[in-house]
Amino acid sequence: MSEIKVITNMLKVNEEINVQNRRMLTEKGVYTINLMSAPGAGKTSILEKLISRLKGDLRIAVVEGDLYTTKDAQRIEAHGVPVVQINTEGACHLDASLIKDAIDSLNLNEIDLLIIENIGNLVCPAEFEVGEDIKVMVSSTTEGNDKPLKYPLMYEKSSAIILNKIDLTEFTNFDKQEFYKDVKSINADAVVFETSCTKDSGIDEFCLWVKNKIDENKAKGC
Ligand SMILES: Nc1nc2c(ncn2[C@@H]2O[C@H](COP(=O)(O)OP(=O)(O)OP(=O)(O)O)[C@@H](O)[C@H]2O)c(=O)[nH]1
Ligand SMILES: [Mg+2]
Repeated sequence: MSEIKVITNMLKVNEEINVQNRRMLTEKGVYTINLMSAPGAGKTSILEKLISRLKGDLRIAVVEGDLYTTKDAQRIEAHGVPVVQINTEGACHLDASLIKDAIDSLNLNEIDLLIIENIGNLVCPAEFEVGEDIKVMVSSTTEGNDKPLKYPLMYEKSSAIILNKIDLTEFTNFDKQEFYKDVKSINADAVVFETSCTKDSGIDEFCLWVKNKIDENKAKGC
C-alpha cells in the first residue's frame, strides 16, 4: 500500500515540475523535443545530422542523458552547440527535475530549439513528461518489426517516428509492411521518416518537418 503511494507521489511531483519547465521554455520561445529510443537505435547520429543541417537557421542546444558517460555530449559538442550532460548513474530515464536543473544552466534567451536525448530505453522515458513540446522516437530496422506492439507507449506518445538504419534492412528480417500496420494501429497520427545516417538519406525530410513544427508553433503564438 505504501509503495503505491510513493509511486503516485513521484508521478505527481514529476507532473508539477513538467508544467513549470514547459511554462518556462514556452515563455522563452524555446521549442523542445524529447528524443527517445532503445539503446543504439541512432539518436545521437540523427542529432548530429540535424545539427549540421539546421544550426545555420536555428540556435540549437542539447541535453544529453546518459547513465554514466559523456561520450554522446562530446560528439554533440564537436558540432559547436551548447550541450548539458546529465548522468543518471543507473536510472533508466530522465525526469522533469533533472531537466529543470539542465535548463537552469542554459541561457534560454539564446535557444530556438532544445533537443533532449533521453536514456536508451524503450519503456520508462515515455512515462515521464519533462517539459517538452513533442516526443520523437527512433526505431531501427535491426531491432525487429515487432517493437511497436511490444512497447506501444513510446510509439503512441511520439509525434514522429524515425525508422533508422534503413541501409541495413536487407540484412535483417525486418518486415516494413507489418511495422507500418502496427504503428498505424497504435498511433495513426504519427509521421514516419525512413532514414539512414550512414547513407545520409531521409534526414532532410525530418529536418524540414522539425522546422515546420517550430514555425507552426510560432504562428500559434506559443
Ligand atoms: N548502418 C547504420 N548504422 C547506424 C545508423 N545510425 C546509427 N548507426 C550506428 O549505430 C550505432 C549507435 O548509434 P548512436 O547514434 O550512438 O545511437 P544512440 O541511440 O544515440 O545510442 P545510445 O545513446 O547509446 O542509446 C553507432 O555505431 C552508429 O554509427 C544508420 O542509419 N545505419
Ligand atoms: Mg546516444
